[in-house]
Amino acid sequence: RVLITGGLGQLGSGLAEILRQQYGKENVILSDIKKPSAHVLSSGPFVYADVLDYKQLRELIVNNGVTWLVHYSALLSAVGEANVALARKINITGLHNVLDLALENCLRIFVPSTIGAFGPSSPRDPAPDLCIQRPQTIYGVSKVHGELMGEYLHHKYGLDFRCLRYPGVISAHTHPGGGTTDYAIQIFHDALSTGRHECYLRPDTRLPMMHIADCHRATVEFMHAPQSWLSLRTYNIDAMSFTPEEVADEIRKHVPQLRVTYKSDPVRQMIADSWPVRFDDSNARRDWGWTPVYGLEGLVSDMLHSIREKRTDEGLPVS
Ligand code: VAH
Repeated sequence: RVLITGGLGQLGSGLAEILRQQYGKENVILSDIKKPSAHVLSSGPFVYADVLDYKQLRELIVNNGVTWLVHYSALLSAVGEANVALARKINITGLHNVLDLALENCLRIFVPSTIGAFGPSSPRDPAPDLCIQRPQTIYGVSKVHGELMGEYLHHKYGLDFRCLRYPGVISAHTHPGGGTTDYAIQIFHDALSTGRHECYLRPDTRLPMMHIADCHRATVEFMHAPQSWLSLRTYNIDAMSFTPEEVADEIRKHVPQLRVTYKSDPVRQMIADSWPVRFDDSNARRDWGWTPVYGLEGLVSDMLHSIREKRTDEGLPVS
């Protein structure tokens, strides 16, 4: 049985849907500290779970016979910089709670890391799996800590800890939560509503990005990989890298009227400029067969199609 923490964020519901197809609806429990939508509630088991409440989480894991834990609870990049104390609590104390419970109950645990786990002194183009990591956000610092703690518990106690460093994840039906790569989602909604997008990054800011379907598939394939295949416990996964200018040009092939203005936000520009430009994911491709499906063209046409469909269903005009 799988428990997903932070399940109402950008990734939880989509991953739950895939795992429920494989393991049955009742065997994948989505959890968070907020009230779910009627759609989420009707899709399968949802429970309240606060990763800061060790005892409640332990009761949940024991009473439900949980065997896998997917830990999506975290404050992401720009949001974390605006609330460092809470980010440290959720991203570090919350992480320790789930790692301890995974150890105590012999769970397989997946904890995502991120392009944000690297900093300006890391090799940036590309960033390999193993290199200097001095991130300059509490989000990045907490994710490097997560990688190190998980790998330590694996080596010392045999914890089946697994970690993928995600690029910026692009999704049509769920909202992003971090703030730095989120322009690359908002630009699609703006293109199909007002035709105008104001971008908070410079037009030439290149960042690694990935379609949410590739992100979910990578996570599921990685969770299924036999441990004997894994030469590492933390892997980069890469799909594409683009700049605001490039994604705007690709969207204009479908929505010619899109106009983009640039008003750089110093905080998010500084964060983006400290992150890798591209990932070297050759270890993931070699060890467990990782390969992306979506590139920039496929991402843009799929996102526009999905958002057009969503707006039509909601009775909203589509430009
Ligand atoms: C953010 N979308 O912008 C998230 C993600 C790698 C980026 O963590 O913080």
